[in-house]
Amino acid sequence: MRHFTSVFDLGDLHEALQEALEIKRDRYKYVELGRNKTLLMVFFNSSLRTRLSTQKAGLNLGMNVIVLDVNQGAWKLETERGVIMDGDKSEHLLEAIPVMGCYCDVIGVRSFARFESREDDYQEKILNQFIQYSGRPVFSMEAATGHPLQSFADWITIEEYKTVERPKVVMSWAPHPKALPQAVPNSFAQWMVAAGYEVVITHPRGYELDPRFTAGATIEYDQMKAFEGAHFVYGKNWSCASPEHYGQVLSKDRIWTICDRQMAVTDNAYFMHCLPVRRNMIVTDDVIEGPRSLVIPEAANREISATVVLKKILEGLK
Ligand code: AN0
Ligand code: CP
Repeated sequence: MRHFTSVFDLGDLHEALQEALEIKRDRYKYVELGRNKTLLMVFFNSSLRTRLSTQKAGLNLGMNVIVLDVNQGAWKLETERGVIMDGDKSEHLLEAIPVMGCYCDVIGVRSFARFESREDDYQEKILNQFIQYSGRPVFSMEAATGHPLQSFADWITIEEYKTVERPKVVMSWAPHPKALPQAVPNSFAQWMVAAGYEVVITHPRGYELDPRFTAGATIEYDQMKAFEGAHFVYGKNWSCASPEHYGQVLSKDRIWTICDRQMAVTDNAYFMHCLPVRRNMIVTDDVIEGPRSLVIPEAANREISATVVLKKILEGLK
């Protein structure tokens, strides 16, 4: 594997799952693979899980790891070509990227949707510039439209906890005070369909995701109906994805907050969320603290998904 930006880069999913389970049994099994190889993790946005789990994954594989927080200590970066740089930005991304590539063998990038231009976000302008100009394999640590390391971890978690071959997986929109990207729900929908599950997405009208990511899933606007018989419930907020209202918050209606009322009509479903989560906006204390909450096992599996992805990239370097 050269770059990792979506489920389609991983190759055979069944094999990837077996690799994940193998690494989970012995996470240092491939500790020789990354010897004298350097991982650079570049963050344009905040992170707790991705930062720690991906760094740990690099260490599992024997890599050296460098972390760059672009907004803390680096020069302020211009990202647009053609701009007369007489403002507060001292360096252009088009020099910074190849320079970063000089010091490492693999680059992970976190660069959220900026909501300035739907086109730029959905073309993954920043991530693709890293792919084009760094000279290195690049993997997404959540880019503008996808968070595949998260969805891979979510999928491993569902495979570990499912009790039926083809579970019903319901992704539910839930309210949040600020505009959040569509990256997590896009990737989750795409990955769950690729995994072959029954996938239902529920959200208020106006929150439709881009059909390129949701193809194969059923959209159900009635949240209670969507939850009926669910085996897994995945809570997430996202802002409006449509060109007319791109990045806007159209609703903060807490009727959508996931609580015992909706969970009661499921088939004793597990609750999932990528974290960070705002309690009593997205999900009640009782549900997230309850015995069916998988939020911590999901986070733990981020180390596993990142180790598999880095292993595949390192194998591709040889
Ligand atoms: C981010 C998001 O919703 O994309 C990161 C989630 C992993 N969440 C926030 O910014 C709160
Ligand atoms: N789930 C996730 O990616 O969390 P962070 O934003 O803390 O990395």
